[in-house]
Amino acid sequence: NLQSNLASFAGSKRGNFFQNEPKISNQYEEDPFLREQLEIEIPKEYLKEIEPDLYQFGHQVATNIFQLSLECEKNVPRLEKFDAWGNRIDKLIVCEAWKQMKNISAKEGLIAIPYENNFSIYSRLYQIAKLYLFAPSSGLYSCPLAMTDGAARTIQAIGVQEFTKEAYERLTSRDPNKFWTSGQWMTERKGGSDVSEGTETEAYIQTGDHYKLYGFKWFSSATDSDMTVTLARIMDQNNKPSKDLTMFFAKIRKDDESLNGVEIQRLKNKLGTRQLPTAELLLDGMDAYRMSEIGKGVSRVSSMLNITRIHNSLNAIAFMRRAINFARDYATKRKAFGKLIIEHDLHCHTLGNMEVECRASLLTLFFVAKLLGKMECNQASKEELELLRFITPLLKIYTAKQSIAVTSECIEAIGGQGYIEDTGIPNLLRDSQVLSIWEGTTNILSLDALRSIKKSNGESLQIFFKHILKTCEQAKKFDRLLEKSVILEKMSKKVLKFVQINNNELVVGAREFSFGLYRLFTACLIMERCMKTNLKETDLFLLEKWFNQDLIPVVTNSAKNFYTKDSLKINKHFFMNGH
Ligand code: UCC
Ligand code: FAD
Repeated sequence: NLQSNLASFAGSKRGNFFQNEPKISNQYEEDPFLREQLEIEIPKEYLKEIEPDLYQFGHQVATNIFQLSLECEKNVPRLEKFDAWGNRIDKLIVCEAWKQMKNISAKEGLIAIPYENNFSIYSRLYQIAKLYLFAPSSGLYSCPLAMTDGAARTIQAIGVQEFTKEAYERLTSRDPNKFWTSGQWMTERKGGSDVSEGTETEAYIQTGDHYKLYGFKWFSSATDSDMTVTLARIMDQNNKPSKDLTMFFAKIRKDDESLNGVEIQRLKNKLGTRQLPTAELLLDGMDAYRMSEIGKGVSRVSSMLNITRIHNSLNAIAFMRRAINFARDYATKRKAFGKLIIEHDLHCHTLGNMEVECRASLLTLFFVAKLLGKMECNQASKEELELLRFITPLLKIYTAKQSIAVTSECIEAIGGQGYIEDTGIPNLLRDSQVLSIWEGTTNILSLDALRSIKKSNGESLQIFFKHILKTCEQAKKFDRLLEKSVILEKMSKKVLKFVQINNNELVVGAREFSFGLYRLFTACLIMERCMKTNLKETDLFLLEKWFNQDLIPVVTNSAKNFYTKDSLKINKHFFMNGH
């Protein structure tokens, strides 16, 4: 009838307004800040070769690879434990898109690049920039890649052994038919932070470096990997476990494709990282080979974790980048109160604050990537090695936390739609949440930073501030950087004094202290960028925004009053509340 023809809502008509969705385009082209920073960091002759690859990949991660990542999120891994006849089969089923991610990773050289070393010390930076484009479109394939890189680097650092030769070649291969990924199995039921205490896995010697492992690994992220690096206690002749841990290499499957003495107990039901086949594993006579010196497992694993922690950080910053890109595009499409939401100053201000976090941390990531590249080419000075060791945990803890905050804020910036699963946006928040837990929690890595100061007799902190103070000295020559460099210089001196006086209380303040150190160092790197871009307005604005926060409150305000013995006693009483 006439009325239903005229009405906007009737039968198959659903109204006339449909919101244009936020879209992403070439992720390299869309990111001038990234491109400019690479121009600053990488010599022209190298960048000329690297850039076309980043352009083509930037396009892929916004198109075909992005679509694959959505498939990975939808088609989560499954475990079939038994066949129809009751035989234990532990068949892990992952989707086609996940398998394609493996092929893409090989072809694109996502692990191979730094090992091919075609661009000298810049090979690492190139790889990290490429992984940065890939991470939020990877369906979290970036996780097995991180561990693969960690394993390859560890094999290389220890020296390729007879039993790791094939693994090294495969982990670093560009050939999808050859390429292997690796897991890392450290965490057991008793504890993941205190690995030394928590590891119960036993290693029984067979012959030479060949052992059989018996134990239970509580978390294994990428159970479809080809090999793993793990820890165990070597049993002596009286069947007593060793005090210290040793690192082992093992293939996950035997030549006939059956599992190598491993039972997949179950897959974990997780808040996020649903694309990953995270499992609990019973090791029941797994054939393994001793990789590290006897009893040196924790130390060797820690060097490996320093690589995966850098990957953690690049994922964190890349998740922020992607979420902001969605929020930015949406702001130019969505209207409220008669205008586009980008025209609402408050909304724009909110987006700007997130952009600050992402840009600033990219500078610190690249700084670390450069040091890593130097180290791997044996071109890093002793001071640079110390700096790399010290800044890595700071970078990891800060970026992980910011990733959670920023992706959460971006979801809100997209309104109710940001919360809707099939937009492909909520998983950025869910997946960010794990970044502060695995690879060492915030507390553990804050303590790790302190330990590295102690182990170096304070030298790492001296080197850290030497770098900052040197930059301040250079920056003072620029009128528009003078004020900030004086502030930073003063703060640095105050921190050094604070550490001498408050040595004992630092453990409680470790978190705030580590975040503070990160902010100071990043402030220095923003200043360096300003100088390199001839004081570009947007970089000066970034600097202004970065300084518009209490950089290191643990030193500059009264927070330290809460670290005294009396205060801690009250805090426990306050928190436990009679429980
Ligand atoms: O979570 C995991 C995988 C997740 C998936 C991967 C994703 C990658 C990113 C992808 C993003 C999408 S694997 C599990 C991760 N687990 C942890 O991170 C463990 C956290 N706990 C720690 O880091 C602790 O600080 C421990 C276990 C290292 C502390 O143990 P101890 O027993 O107290 O160890 P010590 O005594 O402090 O250190 C033992 C040795 C020393 O060397 P030596 O023996 O030569 O004196 C230390 O100097 O280890 C050395 N060491 C280090 N070396 C300790 N920490 C470090 C370090 N950070 N760098 C270099
Ligand atoms: P705990 O060690 O029990 O810590 C609990 C809390 O106590 C934390 O907040 C911690 O910060 C705090 N705490 C502990 N000690 C101290 C201290 N001295 N001072 C102050 N605070 C302290 N592990 C692997 O080995 N391989 C994997 O592939 C892997 N994949 C994972 C995948 C997912 C999705 C998740 C969630 C975890 C994975 N893990 C993996 C495990 C992860 O590394 C551990 O969960 C993590 O290291 C923390 O260990 P835990 O869970 O035993 O916590």
